[in-house]
Amino acid sequence: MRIAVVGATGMVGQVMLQVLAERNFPVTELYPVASERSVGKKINYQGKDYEVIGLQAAVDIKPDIALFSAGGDTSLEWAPKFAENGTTVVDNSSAWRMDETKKLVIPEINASELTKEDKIIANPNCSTIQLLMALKPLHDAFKIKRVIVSTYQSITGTGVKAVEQLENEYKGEKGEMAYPYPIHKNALPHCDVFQDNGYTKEEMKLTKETKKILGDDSVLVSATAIRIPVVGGHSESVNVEFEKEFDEAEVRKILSQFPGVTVQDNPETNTYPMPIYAEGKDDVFVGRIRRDYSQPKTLNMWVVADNLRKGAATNTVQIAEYLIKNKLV
Ligand code: A2P
Ligand code: 11C
Repeated sequence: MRIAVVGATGMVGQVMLQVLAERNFPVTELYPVASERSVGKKINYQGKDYEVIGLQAAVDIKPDIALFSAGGDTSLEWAPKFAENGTTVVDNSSAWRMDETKKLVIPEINASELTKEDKIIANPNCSTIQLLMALKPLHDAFKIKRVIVSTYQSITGTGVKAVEQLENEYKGEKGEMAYPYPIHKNALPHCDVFQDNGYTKEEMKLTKETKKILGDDSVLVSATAIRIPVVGGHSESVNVEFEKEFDEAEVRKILSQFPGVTVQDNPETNTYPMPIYAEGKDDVFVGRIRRDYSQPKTLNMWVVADNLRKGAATNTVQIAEYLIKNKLV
């Protein structure tokens, strides 16, 4: 497969290259793509240097698949140009997710919706992916009525500038600010921009993308997204109200049997998921599984994943793998 990675110099793009290599993705030609300022730079992939090219050059090459993670504006403008030239785009930005003509895919959940006609495929938001990996098998078993989710999100979700802000603050040095306030020793109830309804865009992504991926508008989601000074992954406190009664042991069994989910849950040994252990891993980790005694048919759990891996790069690469395996490219 001739693969373009658009945004290859960026935080997610770099992890995409790592994941492609680790999974022995069938790359015959690799085209790292970035902005004009990076054209000519060298990117190392499996011990070989590749020169970064610009977007138009990449369109003209007509790769089989283009993995995009270069921001929403780049995707809006360039994904259709690749698609028109016959390349299948898997896009990690928010540009196409809620477009009714585009599929929003987590392979373990809804890859079977994909067809050869899908030339631009959207990768969900990182906090949505890990939430849905835990919710989907439970929705199938007990049908979800309502979810209340509070996120504790890694600064890597904001990009390199945020990681530099934390490093500068930690060292007591001044520098460019990615956030309106210090992030070191702080928690910001503010991920992405505020909307007219008082929620942030990140919070509304959790609500809207969940309905689309589950294909069920009746599932209610209320989200609060918090940025914390952590780098390894996003954590989520999730409260789920079901229509049917459940058994806690059954919940654990269902979650541990779902591909891509690992249950880490034993209060006796202080076993629970944490971002320092999720970092660099592809699975979604679930723990603190317990009944909510404040109302019937309701469960609490804690869901952690590396936002750059399953939340972004790994999910994108898995979609590409599915396309190849099912001869959709
Ligand atoms: P560049 O390194 O040349 O700026 P991050 O999210 O970590 O900031 O990375 C964003 C990625 O998207 C980088 O690879 C960046 O390339 C790329 N990018 C940003 N703007 C454009 C653009 N207008 N055209 C192509 N690539 C872009
Ligand atoms: C964050 N979820 O951690 C974001 C990062 O819509 O793809 C990814 C933004 C997106 O802030």
